[in-house]
Amino acid sequence: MALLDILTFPDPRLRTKAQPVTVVDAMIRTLVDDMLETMYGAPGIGLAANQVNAAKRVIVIDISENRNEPHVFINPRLEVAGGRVETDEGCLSVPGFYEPVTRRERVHVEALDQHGEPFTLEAEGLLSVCIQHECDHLEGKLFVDYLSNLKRARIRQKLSKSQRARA
Ligand code: QAP
Ligand code: CO
Repeated sequence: MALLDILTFPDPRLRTKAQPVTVVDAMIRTLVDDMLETMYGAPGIGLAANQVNAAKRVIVIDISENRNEPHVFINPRLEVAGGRVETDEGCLSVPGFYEPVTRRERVHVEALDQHGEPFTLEAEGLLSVCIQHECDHLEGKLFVDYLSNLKRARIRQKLSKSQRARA
């Protein structure tokens, strides 16, 4: 297992659309293991492969208190339903910023697990919001895209500055 580097907004690689996984092989399982380790180590509740510079349609999520209920989604297909809910969202690629985002209440997901087995999941609450957030990453979309241009520009400026300071 390995800890992967997480790309930070406004890195243009976060805008890359992720490609479908054709075969769930040992390389994909290693990516999943490394993404889980990276998410737990961060610590975070969700991570998409784009964020670790792997443009594959792979997501890991764990919203459990004890950090022992990993969800793995490969090639997820998302259907949203229900009303709207507002949640303060953050992102490992936008460190230090949390802002309210409005999404749909419920999702129905079809995906493959780390063994290549298809499964479906119905979710609501934080898990539903997190699945929608991570599926956005696969399209190159970030939660800051839902904020005002002014808020997004301020976040971009602050994170660019701190990246230059670290470089
Ligand atoms: C997506 O985000 C999410 O700013 C997952 O300094 C978050 O795991 C969906 C994190 C909230 C719905 C609600 C963020 C860690 C982790 C930070 C994360 C930070 C350290 C974010
Ligand atoms: Co994110």
